Amino acid sequence: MRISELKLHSIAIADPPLRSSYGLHAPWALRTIVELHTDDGITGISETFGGEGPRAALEAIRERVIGMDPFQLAGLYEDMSRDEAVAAHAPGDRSQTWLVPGENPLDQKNRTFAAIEIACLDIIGKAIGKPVCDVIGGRVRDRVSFSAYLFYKHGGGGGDGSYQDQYGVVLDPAAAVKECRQMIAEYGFKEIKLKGGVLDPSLEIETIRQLRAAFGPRIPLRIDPNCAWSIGTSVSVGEALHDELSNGGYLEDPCPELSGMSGVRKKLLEKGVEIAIGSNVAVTAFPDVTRAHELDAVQIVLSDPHYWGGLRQVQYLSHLTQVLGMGLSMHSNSHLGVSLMAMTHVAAACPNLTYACDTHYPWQAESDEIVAGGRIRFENGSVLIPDKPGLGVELDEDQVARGRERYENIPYRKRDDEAEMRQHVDPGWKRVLPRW
Ligand code: GKR
Ligand code: MG
Repeated sequence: MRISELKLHSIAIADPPLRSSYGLHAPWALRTIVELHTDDGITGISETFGGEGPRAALEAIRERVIGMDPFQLAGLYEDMSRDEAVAAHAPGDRSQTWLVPGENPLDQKNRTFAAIEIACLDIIGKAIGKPVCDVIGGRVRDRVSFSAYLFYKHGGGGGDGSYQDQYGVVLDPAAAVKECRQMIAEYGFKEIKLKGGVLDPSLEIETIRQLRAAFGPRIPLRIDPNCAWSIGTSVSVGEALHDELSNGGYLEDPCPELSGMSGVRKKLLEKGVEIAIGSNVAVTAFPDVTRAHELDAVQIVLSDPHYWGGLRQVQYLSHLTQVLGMGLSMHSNSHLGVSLMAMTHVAAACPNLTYACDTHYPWQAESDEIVAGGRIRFENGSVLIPDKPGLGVELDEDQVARGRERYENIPYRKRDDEAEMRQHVDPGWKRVLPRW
């Protein structure tokens, strides 16, 4: 079996005005849908970061991919690793902290490989009649739980304005609790993540306290300000939220750099505050994991098949974190159902992945879904491994064509939350770290 065709679809999907320390989400999120066809008539699919950069990187390996045997993934990874254009990954590189995920050049090889790997695993699953999680070694769970992912946000819809999410303006603690109630009522999530780094830390502390009061101690809570706080502020927030962030919760990327988080951990322990610190900003590749462990800067690593190099690399990460006694969770960015299924399959096959995975899925419009049959269903906050070969989903070609048309008609070619923030909220806004 050989790959005979590589098709790339650049699409745009409506995205609400979500806030984070990066700035503001644009009305459109960009994704790339990958289709690989084989000479014996099988099609494998994947979904990855959108816009010009990720697409160009995929185009650059087109010739290497066409004609390849989809089982021979290690050779592809090896060839891509030799590519001079892929810079050596320096642990704690500053660009990790500053660039929005998906735009980090340090992740390019892994990001590009992952998009091909996932589509190849879909092909292999279809060829042998097995779900992807079983192709990669077998599942340790049949259903994967996801977390409610709360954002402070502005009102108004994403896209051309016709998409209005049901959450409205969320810029204070009470509105965040309401958002959470709505999301949990619809999806049944059993863990909660709050994207912080937006309001004054005292209001974000209050939000977490109100969430605890509303949902009780059985629902683990995590807060992620994407490095917006100084070491001192991170320590104060950790102290203030000691109870709320214990019991299966964590403090995620409170401040910039591994050295900063190591300082936070040390100071919190000195004060008798034992809460885990998670990261998807300072830890994005294997060299970061060992460094983070040595410094005791991070106790929970957020994986993500899209930039860690695909499903198998996330399994290696599961093993490494388990050996080091670290926890494993999963990061997300705006995405549709193909990504959700790739995340679900790999999470099912990672023994150490015991935290509910992040997902932006509730923020995307039903009308933009490109998976045949519509949105993926959640049951009690979980996605079930479908009893179908491969990823278990197919593309709705008309929906992909609509997504392509939207992409062609908009000026966006790259995510830039800072520019959006300046255009729509505050003309003088800059990403300042730490802000508080
Ligand atoms: O969508 O604004 C966002 C998030 O901030 C996302 O880009 C982050 O990558 O969710 C992410 C995180 O956990 O850092
Ligand atoms: Mg994060």
